[in-house]
Amino acid sequence: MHINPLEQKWLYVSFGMVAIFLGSILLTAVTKGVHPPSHIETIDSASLHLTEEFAEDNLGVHQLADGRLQVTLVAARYGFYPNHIELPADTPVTFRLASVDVMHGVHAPMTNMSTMIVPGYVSEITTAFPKPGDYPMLCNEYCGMGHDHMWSKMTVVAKENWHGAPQAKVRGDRS
Ligand SMILES: [Cu+2]
Repeated sequence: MHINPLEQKWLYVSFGMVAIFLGSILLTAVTKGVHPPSHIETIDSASLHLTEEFAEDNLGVHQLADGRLQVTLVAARYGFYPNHIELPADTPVTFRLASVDVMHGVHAPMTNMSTMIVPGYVSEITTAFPKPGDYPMLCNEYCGMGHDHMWSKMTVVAKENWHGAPQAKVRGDRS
């Protein structure tokens, strides 16, 4: 079979690219712990308000016994509850989110805080915000007519101005 030399060159290039992509996935998976989300924790969306963790009076920012911060948020058409949270800069924060209705997403621009919120599952992200300021938390999965207005505010304050958070009554399941 004859292959045009130019075509052959590009075949090598494309196979080379595939090898580089697969290699980098493998390399980062082994050396940097980059894995697809695997935190599978289910929850009944219809009775979120009856769970201890996602009950209305337990939402928001809490401090766990070991000092870490946990934010419990509920996504519902069309907002995140509570709709304003305050966090200290440069501090690891674990977000735990659940949807009461349809699929939502949450994304804070200019940060790496972004995840889908699939009904029936708890989404969990741990991150830290180096820069103080106001950040919107936007829904980035189309969820209906009011999707454009679905956002809430996150204020990141300098560590020394942080007023603290109440102790968590419920510690999220961290398997
Ligand atoms: Cu939405």
